[in-house]
Amino acid sequence: PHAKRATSSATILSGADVRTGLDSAVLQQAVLDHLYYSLGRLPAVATPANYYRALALAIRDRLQQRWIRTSETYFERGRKLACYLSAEFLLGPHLGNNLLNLGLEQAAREALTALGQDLDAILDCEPEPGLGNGGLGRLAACYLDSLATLQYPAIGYGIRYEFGIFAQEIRDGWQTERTDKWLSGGNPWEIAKPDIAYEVKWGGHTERYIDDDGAERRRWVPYRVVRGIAYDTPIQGYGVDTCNTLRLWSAEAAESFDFQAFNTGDYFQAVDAKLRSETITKVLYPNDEPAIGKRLRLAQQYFFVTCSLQDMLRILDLAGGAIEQFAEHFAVQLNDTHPSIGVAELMRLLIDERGLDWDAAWTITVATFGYTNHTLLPEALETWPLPLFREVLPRHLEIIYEINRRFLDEVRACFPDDSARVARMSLIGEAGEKQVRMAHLACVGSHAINGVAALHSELLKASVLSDFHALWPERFSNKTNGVTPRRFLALANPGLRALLDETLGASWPVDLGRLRELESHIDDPAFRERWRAVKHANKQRLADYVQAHTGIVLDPDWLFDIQVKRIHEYKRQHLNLLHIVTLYQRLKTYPAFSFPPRAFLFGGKAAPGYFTAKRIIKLINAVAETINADPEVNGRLKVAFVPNFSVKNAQLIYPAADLSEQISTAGKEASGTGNMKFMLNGALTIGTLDGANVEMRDEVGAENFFLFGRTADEVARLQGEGYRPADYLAGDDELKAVMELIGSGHFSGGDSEVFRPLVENLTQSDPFLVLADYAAYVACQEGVSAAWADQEQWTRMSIINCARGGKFSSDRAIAEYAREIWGLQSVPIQV
Ligand code: GL2
Repeated sequence: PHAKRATSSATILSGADVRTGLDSAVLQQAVLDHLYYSLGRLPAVATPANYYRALALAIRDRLQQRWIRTSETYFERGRKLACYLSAEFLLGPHLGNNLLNLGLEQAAREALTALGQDLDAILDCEPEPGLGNGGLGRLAACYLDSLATLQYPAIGYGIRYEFGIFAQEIRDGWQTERTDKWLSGGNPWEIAKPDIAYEVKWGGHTERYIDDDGAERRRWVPYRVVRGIAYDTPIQGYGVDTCNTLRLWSAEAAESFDFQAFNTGDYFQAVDAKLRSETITKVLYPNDEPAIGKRLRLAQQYFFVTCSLQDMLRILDLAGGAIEQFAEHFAVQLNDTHPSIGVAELMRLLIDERGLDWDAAWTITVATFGYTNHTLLPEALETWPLPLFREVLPRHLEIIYEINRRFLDEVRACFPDDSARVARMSLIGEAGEKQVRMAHLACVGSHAINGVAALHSELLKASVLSDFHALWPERFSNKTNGVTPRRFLALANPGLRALLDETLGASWPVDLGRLRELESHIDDPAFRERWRAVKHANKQRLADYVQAHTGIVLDPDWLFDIQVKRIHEYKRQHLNLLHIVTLYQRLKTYPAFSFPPRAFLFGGKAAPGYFTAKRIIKLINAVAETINADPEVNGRLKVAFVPNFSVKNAQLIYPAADLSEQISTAGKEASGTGNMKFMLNGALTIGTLDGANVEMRDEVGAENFFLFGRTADEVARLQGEGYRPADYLAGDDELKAVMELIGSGHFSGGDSEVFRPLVENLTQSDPFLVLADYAAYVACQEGVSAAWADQEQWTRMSIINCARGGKFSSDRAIAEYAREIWGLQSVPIQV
């Protein structure tokens, strides 16, 4: 490398330039230095993965000054810090995003080209940190991006899972899961801070004691203690010097050996205790919505929450702040109920460890926390069996009982003689086995409670949290979700980005309302032509990817109709399938039946234990195989399942869509965020009045949105009356034939067993009203085909969808949280 340096640049680099310089010659040298010093490789033997790591390290060096300056400034200024507590952060690859946010893409490309490497191939080497399941985890990542970009003092706290969301492979049409060893090649972005570590207690019992002042107190005598170690990842804002921190906790044994066991000669048991401690942060639970009451999951939640709260106390102490001022220093947001044990834990820390009295501690706790609810599905509301909870967190159970005692007194005072209400609202559920209700704990312990889309927030107030709304209406608000336009527009769609830069100037990524100005160009045929060319190139890019990963060949001239998201009955991928089989059947029956050719793409993971979701994947692949192989239909219909949907391939998928499928049963999808990513990339939506679809349609206008299906009210009414799917089957011959075809084994090589459970589910119970919405959906899809036939008009609608998507920037959402919940001020950073 040193010989190269002499020949590569006439510039003599100072020591500082090597680590901070931003031009391509300096970057090139920095990559060579890291290859040599950090990886021990010469360019002649370096693989693309080696180059990835060297470039990542060079870029992290360039973040370092901003990162340290940011922490230092927050510390000096002593302003309020937003702490986003989330069990999931679905980050996606860092390198491309950091290059974008630092404005270094061009320089990096040139540096690598000079080294004989291709930046895109290098970017592709990054394994993605899949530390989340889906929308909830990705939302947390988008919010970190916006917090940094808007220069808000903020920190994300979560769990450093050794294995993230499993990698999905499709074998014989079935999903199989492979562990995600994202750390196996090392993680160049994180910095371990072993000196930032906290004790996490576990199990045991509590006891009464008399403190030095003669007061009676309680303390926790744990059975076990583990340690949580901080791993920090930089979160660089776009176009600013702010570089915030994501702090993820990793579990370690408190002592590397159980010395007693060791001394008695039981070496195995001694090491085993260490292994057991470390399992806490081994793996992400791969369940999206339904909560699963597993001990290890409670362990994970408590583990990261106590480390985070102890970290805040340490920061407060370092800054010399008074404990009474805790809530002025920290606004803590609970991303769903997963971190809601924090309410009891902060009480414990304040009372047991800092000596505050109950009332002072409670005032601080409620002023500190805000709670975001992300789902209405009853099975997803977390509860813990009381015996399990007591065994793991005995002191917290005592605290929760006391919170509950005082809380229920307040309920009785407001609603005298209403014991049913008291039972409904209690933190302890008494039906069947006793349960600790985490959503109730979150509501009682937070000054602000919000849903994630207007409809969802209203339904929360009317249904699952109606009693809390009756008691504390002032605590409730809506914060409609948003997505970062940096990753999901600028980075994912370079073609559109170039067109937007040229048309609007460069500020749109931080001022997304400016997309509106696109509307003044919709009547310009040349502009529309360029718009279509961008979409076409994106479709070709996706077609190449699909072919490489599935062998299926797609034509970018066809309509790309895409549904990517977790596989779940309420999201109704099977409704989409029924439409596809309907088209197939029409083509087979009437060969002259004509419609514009369509490629249907699906992607998404099913929870490994979710029987019906896994069978839906199998059915998608079975239908795809039959259709794609049949020359009578495959000139107008193709179906592909893109394996292993992830942030990485999502960035190829959203920009290539013509039509976005957002077809959940109304009232079930809290918000959705994929819907927004498609919209910003110029896809039209076919959707129900669910989640944020409602607000998207308000923005684009009814004429630019394909609406179908029952409303949330109608769904509730139909289910209340006793919904009978058989009625819909009996009244619709085409639907009946479709169901029979699937049940007959036509798509499964004559095997009439494999899809029987799906067919029976739909025809006998149909919990998500697939059959009830089928006819409206098929009719609406006919409207889509008709609209597609007029390409000029379609392009206008596509432009309008992008132009009116500005509301769905996560910058707007974060500004609302900062102002209305956190009381947060931005702090500009100067390096
Ligand atoms: C979810 C909701 O299902 C989804 O509609 C919402 O957009 C996201 C983010 O608010 O949260 N809730 C949930 O538990 N998961 C989600 O994706 N997993």
